[in-house]
Order: sequence, then C-alpha cells, then structure tokens
Amino acid sequence: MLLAALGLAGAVAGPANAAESTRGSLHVAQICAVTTEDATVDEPYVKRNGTVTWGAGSLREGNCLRTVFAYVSVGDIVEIWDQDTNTGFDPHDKLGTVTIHGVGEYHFRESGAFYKMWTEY
Ligand SMILES: [Ca+2]
Ligand SMILES: [Ca+2]
Repeated sequence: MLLAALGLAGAVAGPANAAESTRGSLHVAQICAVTTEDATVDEPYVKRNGTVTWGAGSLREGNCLRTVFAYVSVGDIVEIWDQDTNTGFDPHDKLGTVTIHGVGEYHFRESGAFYKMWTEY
C-alpha cells in the first residue's frame, strides 16, 4: 500500500519536476532599484544562467517592480543588467551576480548601483 502510494506520487511528480527544470521553481517576487546605475532611471533585465529571461521597460530609483514574471531555481546564477545603447562607449552595465539558494533577499551592488531582489515560492 505504501509502495503503491509512493509510485503514484512519483508518477505525478515527474511532469512537475520537468516543468521546474525549464521554468524554475522560485518566483522572483520583486526587484527594487535602491540606487540606479543611470542618473535616475534604469532599464533593468535579468539573466538566468547567462540567458536573458526577463526585462522591464524602465525602473526609477527608489521604486520596485512588484510583479516580475521571472522564475529561478536553487543553484541558478542570476545577474541583473541595465540596458543602454550598447555602443562602444555605452555598453550595457552589469549590476551584480548572485547564486540562488532558496527563498530570500538578494543584493546586487556592481557598477555603482544597488538593487534588491526577493524570491518566493
Ligand atoms: Ca547604464
Ligand atoms: Ca540604462
């Protein structure tokens, strides 16, 4: 009876785990620009393991984006970048890199910027 129950649980968990591997099991709940890299407004985007997974039009200093349709998993390398013209003298700016360890608060402090990000289930 117990083995049968475990077998059923395994069968149900399979597709869910497959979905997690592509989408990520943690929701990026919020990203806040405490200090922007540009003068007052950045155009932040998120890379997950080197691939751009989410971007916003703009984010003003002191503001947060409360609904971010971005998902990550434990162990992922997540970077936040500020989009610029990406010409020779104005490349995109990397604002920081973190390794996801679970639900929590993450800080990004490169290029003179300070961003916070929270993950949730
Ligand atoms: Ca910039
Ligand atoms: Ca910018």
